[in-house]
Amino acid sequence: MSPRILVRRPSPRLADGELTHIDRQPVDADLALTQWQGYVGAFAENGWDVTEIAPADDHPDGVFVEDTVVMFGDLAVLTSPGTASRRGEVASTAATLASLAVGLGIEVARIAEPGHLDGGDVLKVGRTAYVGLTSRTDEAGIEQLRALLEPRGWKVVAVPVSKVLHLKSGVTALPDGTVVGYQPLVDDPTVYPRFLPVPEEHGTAVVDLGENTVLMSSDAPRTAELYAGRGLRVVTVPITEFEKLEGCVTCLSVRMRGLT
Ligand code: CIR
Repeated sequence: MSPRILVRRPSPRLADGELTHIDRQPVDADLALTQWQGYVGAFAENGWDVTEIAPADDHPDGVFVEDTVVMFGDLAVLTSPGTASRRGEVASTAATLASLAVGLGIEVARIAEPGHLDGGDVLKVGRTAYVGLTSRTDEAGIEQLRALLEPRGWKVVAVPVSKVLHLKSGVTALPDGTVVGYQPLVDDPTVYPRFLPVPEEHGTAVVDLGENTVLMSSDAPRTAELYAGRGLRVVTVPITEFEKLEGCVTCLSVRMRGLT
């Protein structure tokens, strides 16, 4: 079966999204929609099926759907977002998952209040889940995730993060499991068995598209060269309007792979 992404089209109110570590800049909602279409198209061109979650126009950050659910193989864990403005996004993600669950053999669990966890704080490398301890994800949320994952053979490693919004704003992983990050924004690179520093902030976020291919922002050309030099095929997309909201290529989708 083809891999699948879940996505949600951007709200016309995208410009009102939350900001924590960067200053607000003007956002062009029309350009954001065009960029989002290009992002989704990159997956479709690389063999991915696309499922759209219902629009949530009252939620400026709703397009960052990765924060509302995390897939661990056939287990979907709905999150408990750490900022109040985003808590209403989870219900529509849950409804989409419910409609897919039986056909795709997905089990659905959830993180519950008072625990908080944003999907952008979960970096999976093999059967290890590194989970950022951030302004959005707390100890209680991580403990709930640990209780779900450890019986299923996962290791959960909490990682304090202070310099960026989410763990995955600072680090992601290449298909071979090498963790990549822009070192000035990584609290402690020694957490990861293999760490590769990259030269540009917007080069840290990669999505494994399969077939030795990674998707990344077009705003990091030197990092793209670095990845190509490691034998990867690199697909780039402009996502400037989402980067202005502390978003990146990972946050804009939930990837479902290996389902039967
Ligand atoms: C927020 O602050 O929640 C949004 N403006 C950005 C969310 C980005 N999501 C992610 O890194 N996973």
